Amino acid sequence: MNSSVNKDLFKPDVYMKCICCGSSFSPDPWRFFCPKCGCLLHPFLTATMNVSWSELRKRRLGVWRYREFLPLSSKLEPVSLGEGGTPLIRLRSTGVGEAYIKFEGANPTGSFKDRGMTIGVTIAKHISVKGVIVASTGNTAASAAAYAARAGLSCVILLPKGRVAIGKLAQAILHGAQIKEVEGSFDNALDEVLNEYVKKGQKELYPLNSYNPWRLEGQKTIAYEIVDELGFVPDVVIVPVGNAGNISAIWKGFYELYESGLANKKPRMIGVQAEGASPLVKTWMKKSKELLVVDNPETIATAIRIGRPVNWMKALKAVNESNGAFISVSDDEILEAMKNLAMLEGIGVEPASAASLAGYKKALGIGLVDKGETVVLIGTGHALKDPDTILRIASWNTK
Ligand code: AN7
Repeated sequence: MNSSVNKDLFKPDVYMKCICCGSSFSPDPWRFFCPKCGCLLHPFLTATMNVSWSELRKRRLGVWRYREFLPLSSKLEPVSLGEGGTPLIRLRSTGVGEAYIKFEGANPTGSFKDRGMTIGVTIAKHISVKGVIVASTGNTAASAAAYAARAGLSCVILLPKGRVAIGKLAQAILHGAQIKEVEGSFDNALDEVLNEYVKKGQKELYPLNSYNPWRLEGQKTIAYEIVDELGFVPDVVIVPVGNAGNISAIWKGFYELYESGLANKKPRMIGVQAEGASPLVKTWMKKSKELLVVDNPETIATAIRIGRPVNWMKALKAVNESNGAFISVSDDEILEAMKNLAMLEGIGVEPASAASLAGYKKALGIGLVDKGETVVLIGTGHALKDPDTILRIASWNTK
């Protein structure tokens, strides 16, 4: 990559830092792993943020309100669909304490992935690629397909065969993505993207899975919006975890607010996985230095049916540094939470998202969270993503 292109793409003071060995590098859209030790990287800005909440609040709520915190040059025109600015809804009936849900289903394609894609696809548009490529359990695919269409780029998607919720598949088709089905789980699809495209050094399709740290920079705005809207930092944030990019990004957001003086504390981060796909829960409980992988992940929450989360190290850091936890919930608990949110609160989320409420209930039960604490649950995706599961709950109601 030509360094003058990178100069136009990123702010002058952006650098990338390895999460393991701490080595620093100049920003490069194609650098995903540390050239010294192979770990993942975080982008950082050296400048101290000189912006106040009142200044920020003059702008439209959404990802680009926080432009000072984003690594892209302020001269770049973003590829945007108005992502972010999602409702923060106070729970009335299902929240045992003071709980809110950040309803990410209200994003343009119905999930939080849009916050990252606006950054990732903006980069792709400015580096002369033909298109973008992702492996996906469904939402990343739907989002990448829409943003690629918006940018006039092609989109190649690798999906676990037969295991993607129909709404997400339909979106990918609608936006004209080229779809390839892979045997096995998401992990096999991601291996194929890494081995057949990324590691071969091809530069035609820009990869936008969450080892791409630029994409995660968009997702960190979930943290900014929560503090922006509440006016304070919640005690606990509960996030459904699959490939573990989102919990890492949200933690980075809170960390940056604290460092810049825009927040006076940081929340505890609780990651929730489905019992049949809980590699991070196992790894964290055993304090293992290696990821304890799950070979055949299984759960009704297909969005988080992932056995080898690529961001596992970043997510462990988020949970450990924040004094948080990883917990698992059963498929029945997930469905119960989904039904409760829908029927008692009027909030329709997909199963993976309901894992956050199921996890909150469990956390209260085991004393991990106190009733008096303010909690924000991340409602990652819209109920319409997975109509088959809705119909299953409907038949359950009539029993
Ligand atoms: C609704 O779309 O991995 O822990 O390929 O769709 O950042 O992976 C989706 C993940 C939670 C987990 N909730 O986020 C994909 C994909 C919903 C999701 C997650 C996903 P990460």
